[in-house]
Amino acid sequence: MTDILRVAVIGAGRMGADHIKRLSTRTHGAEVAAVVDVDLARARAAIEGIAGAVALDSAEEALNNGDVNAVLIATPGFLHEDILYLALAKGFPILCEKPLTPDAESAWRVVEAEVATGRRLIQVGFMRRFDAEYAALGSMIRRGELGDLLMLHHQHRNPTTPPGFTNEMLIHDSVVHEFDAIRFFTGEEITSVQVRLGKATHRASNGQHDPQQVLIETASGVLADVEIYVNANFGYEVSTQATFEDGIVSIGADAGPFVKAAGRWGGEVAPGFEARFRAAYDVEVQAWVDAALRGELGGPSAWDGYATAACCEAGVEAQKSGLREAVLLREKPELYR
Ligand code: ISE
Repeated sequence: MTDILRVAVIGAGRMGADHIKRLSTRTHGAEVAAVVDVDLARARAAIEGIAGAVALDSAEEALNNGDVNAVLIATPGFLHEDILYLALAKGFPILCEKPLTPDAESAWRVVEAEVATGRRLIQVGFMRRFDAEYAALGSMIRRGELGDLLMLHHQHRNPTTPPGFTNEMLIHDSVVHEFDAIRFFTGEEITSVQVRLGKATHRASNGQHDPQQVLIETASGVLADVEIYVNANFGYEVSTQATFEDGIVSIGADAGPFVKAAGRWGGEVAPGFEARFRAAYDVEVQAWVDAALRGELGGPSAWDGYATAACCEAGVEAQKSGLREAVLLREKPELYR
């Protein structure tokens, strides 16, 4: 196709800025050609020191810039759909941050639009699949060395939430990662979601009920639970314990260095997802670039984006009803089999 990806990064906020730094300093075979943000000053600040990059406030203009041949979408989820159509029409390889879109209907429209192009152009930003421990647990499950996987216990804790982070976003911005991880681990679709709201922290804002317990079931009956706690204050933690017939596997436990000093012992807690998943993001973006340069995209697909959007919809419904809500999916198109 080409020997270098010239990427337009749409959205220069927290995740966009992180990816811009990554693409311009650590990723091989790619460079930042354009940065788009509604806040042009923020786009300009993001391209400082990046030779040849332009700052714009229109995604359409960026994608029509002859210098661009790929797009990384890092705007809030509700803005993804229109940008995805523009990029699909251009035939550009796309890395779209999660969630693909905020609801199942719009995600399905994106699936249909990609299917109409006849090839995979979208990789969805579920970076946990590229984390070394996630990948290792995934292979242990597939190899079956500890017998069948029976249950998954997930903890997802954030120190705090940005302004405007609503109660629904606990599901479609945060637990969406566990929906994808559970599908990745089990290789199965999720069939139901239930949400339990217990005692809440006084730190929650924006109408959030925090923490929440999300109970999930897969097609073969694997049960998973998620503690989502987004105002946990102490730092960032994402971990999983997997229960097998013949053993228990834990990932995401705090790693060293372990220090004893001043009468205490312990290590450090990651302050946020950029630090916790830095290596995973690096591998994710490099995998996207390498695959795009070969002309064959892989990784989490638009189907995964759609299936997780359907889980999120059931999750938001379950927040309100307290009931076990079914996840109903359309038939998986051939392109994703
Ligand atoms: C954020 O958007 C992420 O993707 C993080 O991985 C997640 O931990 C956080 O809850 C989300 O808000």
